[in-house]
Amino acid sequence: MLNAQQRHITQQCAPRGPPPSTANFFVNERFPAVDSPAVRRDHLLRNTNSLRIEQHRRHALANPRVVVIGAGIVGASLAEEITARGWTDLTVLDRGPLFTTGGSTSHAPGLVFQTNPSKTMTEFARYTTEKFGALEHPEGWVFNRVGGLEVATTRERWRDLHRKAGWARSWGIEGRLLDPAECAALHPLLDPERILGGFHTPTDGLAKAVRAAAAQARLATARGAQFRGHQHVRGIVERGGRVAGVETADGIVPADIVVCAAGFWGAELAKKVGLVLPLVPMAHQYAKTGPIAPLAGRNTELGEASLPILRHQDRDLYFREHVDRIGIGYYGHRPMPIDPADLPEPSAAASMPSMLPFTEDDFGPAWHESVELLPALGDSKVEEGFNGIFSFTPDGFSIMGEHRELAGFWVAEAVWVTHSAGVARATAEWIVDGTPGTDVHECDLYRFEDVARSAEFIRETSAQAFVEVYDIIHPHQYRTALRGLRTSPFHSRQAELGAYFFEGGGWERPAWYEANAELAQRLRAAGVPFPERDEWSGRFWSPISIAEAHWTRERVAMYDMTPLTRYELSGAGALALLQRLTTNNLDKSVGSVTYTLLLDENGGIRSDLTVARLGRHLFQVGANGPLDFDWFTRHLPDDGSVTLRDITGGTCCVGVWGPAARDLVQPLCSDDISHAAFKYFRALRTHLGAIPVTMLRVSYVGELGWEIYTSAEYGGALWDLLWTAGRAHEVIAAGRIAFNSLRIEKGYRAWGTDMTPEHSPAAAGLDFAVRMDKADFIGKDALKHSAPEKTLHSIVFDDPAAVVLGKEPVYVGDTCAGYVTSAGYSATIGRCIAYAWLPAAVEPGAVVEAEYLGQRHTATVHAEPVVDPAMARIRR
Ligand code: FAD
Ligand code: THG
Repeated sequence: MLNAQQRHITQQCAPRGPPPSTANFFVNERFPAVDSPAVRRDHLLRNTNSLRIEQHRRHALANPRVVVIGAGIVGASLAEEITARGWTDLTVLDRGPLFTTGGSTSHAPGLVFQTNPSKTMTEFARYTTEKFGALEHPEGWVFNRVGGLEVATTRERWRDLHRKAGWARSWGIEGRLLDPAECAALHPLLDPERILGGFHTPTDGLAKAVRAAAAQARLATARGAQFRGHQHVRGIVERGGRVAGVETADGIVPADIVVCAAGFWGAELAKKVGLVLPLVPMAHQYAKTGPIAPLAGRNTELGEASLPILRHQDRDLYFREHVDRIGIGYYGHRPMPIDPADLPEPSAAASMPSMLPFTEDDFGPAWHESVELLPALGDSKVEEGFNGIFSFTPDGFSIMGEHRELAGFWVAEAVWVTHSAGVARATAEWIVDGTPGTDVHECDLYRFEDVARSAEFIRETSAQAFVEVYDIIHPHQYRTALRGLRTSPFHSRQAELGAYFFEGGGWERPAWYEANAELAQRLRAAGVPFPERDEWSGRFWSPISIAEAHWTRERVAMYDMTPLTRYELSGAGALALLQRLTTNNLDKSVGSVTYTLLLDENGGIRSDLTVARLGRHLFQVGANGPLDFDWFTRHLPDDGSVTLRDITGGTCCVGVWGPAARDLVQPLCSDDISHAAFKYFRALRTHLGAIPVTMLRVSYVGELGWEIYTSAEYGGALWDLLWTAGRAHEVIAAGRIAFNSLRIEKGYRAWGTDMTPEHSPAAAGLDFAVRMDKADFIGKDALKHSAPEKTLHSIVFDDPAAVVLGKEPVYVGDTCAGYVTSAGYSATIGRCIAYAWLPAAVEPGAVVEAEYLGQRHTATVHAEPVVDPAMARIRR
């Protein structure tokens, strides 16, 4: 029974007569259809009935009550997207007045640069431009497609703009590199003498963020949604592990679904329900000049701007017009983290809670540099400015997803205006349909390792993200702060061998070992080629890695596999769970190892795993990271019949691989490990010397050998045992770069890079791991519909010196037909090999071109795998 207070609120929020008719100033219900894979997937999804049924089972509700916290650009977009999918009982609450609420959206200058190293973020941005472009508002434009221009004043930036032009090509954003004169023709305030060139993207532009929020709110309201200002949500109401509503000063607003879109205040709200949102509110300076003479009469008050939005990233600056003035944004100042608790309530704030007074001293260099680039500013000065607050995250990505321990509590946080519509669409799909139609793994709430959810880590890395926001970031660049947090038991041995350590998932990982420099010299003298690299591709790289890869194929090497995420699944229900979650058949004998996939409900690849059956009810799963743990946890049966444990940290693993691997290991083991006795893709629990180990005959590098696991306390002894025994076989320790190049030669995909939830098994060439004759597994139904247009191919470069690093566009003839995912120099064939998504019809033998920093390199599509298709190296 509801109490009086609740009844009152329920009535307030209850469906409220016929929805108001659509006012005529906003456009048709849905803006023009977009022909993107995500949209097609969406269409597919809607036709898949079983998914709907699953969804309804999830919520046991047809039209649940949704409360969105926050009426900024994200909350308003969410309301539009969710109501468009038929969930119309939706209330948006904001603590401030509508729609200039006092949040970040209220004063965002609204520059939308779409091109991003992330394909997903680029797609989010593209959708925002398309959606906003079709919105209307009585006061004027919502999106002004003035185009975007980024200029280079250093050689390094000019090279980087070539790389950026590559991403734009790869992700389908129109763009062109221009010489200084062309830049100045587009943006006459620019001093062409100051720049080396620019990158122009005509579909970028300015978003009027508050109007965009209001226009989307009106669309949502027309379908039945309610927007209520001056409603400060102070608590989240839970009942039986589900969200039940939110609490405001007026009482409780009941809800089945609550979406936290509270901008930089979101972390505080999430904390109330035990959720860490790794975001830090930071101040960022924005200023406006007085009138600029050359702009006089150029723009109408209504139009505001006609020059492209401009970025000068070498000096952490961006610019836009405000009629006859210039707005300047600056990221060059010290990081200024803010504690939201120190900010006033909207009603008490003189201006807005997310606007702090301008700190002029911090802006000093910005003004000087702005005048250098745009000399016409010199006759004017900064007339107003503020320090505006918005969210930064450790990796620069947004945070999306549902609370694992509180069903129905969702977040859509740390979102720029630029990505807002895309994030809102994916979140709405996720909430209503059960699965987002875009690959959101980079933004997933559960992508963070435990260590990355500490306050210290969040603070340090988010500050770093602020400092680096306009920096040129090398794809292999690694974090320098907070190092040494996770080390394998082999770490001191590796350091002695001169390991050059990268960081990944908090782990210290050897990239190569200086101890192998001598081997490299020896091989070079013997005629093994070591092609030179250009400065860019030579960073975070060493020719020693070529020697390490070569030696793995020639002799034997030890690889530290400790950071490979692994779980133990045990209990009477473990097999059934694995059968339900993965594509391959796992009901095999004890001692079997199986390569298998996790799919989402759309049939997209969520992960690829190896599953070793170590007992009737005991499985060891080799996985890809925290998202797998999240997926397993969400699907654990309620009856306690399955126990899931992350055993990564308590165990360690050495991969011993190469033709001499058996000669090295057999003498240490009293069990027979011959090919006949210990077959490929089998597991054995035994001892090496006195050390208890689990050996899996699996090799991601495609060689004879084993992954050898033991618990952490034996790690040092295991390494020493293998190392000492290996002397006679000239064993080396080898690093991640060699490892990566070998797995690419062998045709093995890396999840998250080569394939993501965007891709079906057939598209990724992994149909062999899918058993359609098996009983139901998640994603199976969707596979029946899939006929991929693009498939993953191996391409081999013709020039031995040609390299790519990832994300470069690939051309078939003059048409950009796809893009590179990952690449490595193959010591075995003496060429760089890359994976690329290309039209399915492209056949082995076809010649393509990949564009690296503006230069095209020819490559030939190769049958897979490039090295050892007959498996002769492994099965012996
Ligand atoms: P907000 O707009 O902050 O909305 C969150 C809402 O939640 C607020 O209205 C708040 O009142 C409400 N709220 C919070 N807590 C509660 C509660 N407990 N109860 C009820 N309501 C609550 N992005 C770009 O893409 N391009 C740019 O050029 C750009 N420039 C920027 C310049 C500056 C100076 C700043 C500060 C930001 C800029 N951004 C830009 C970033 C962008 O403004 C934000 O990322 C974006 O507006 C965030 O939108 P949001 O809806 O998540 O947050
Ligand atoms: N080792 C273990 N688990 C893992 C990985 C690993 N899990 C995550 C990731 N790496 C999974 N990726 C692969 C990719 C390919 C193979 C193993 C793990 C592999 N494939 C054989 C092939 O395609 O020839 C499979 C053959 C078969 O199915 O019989 O070996 O590195 N433990």
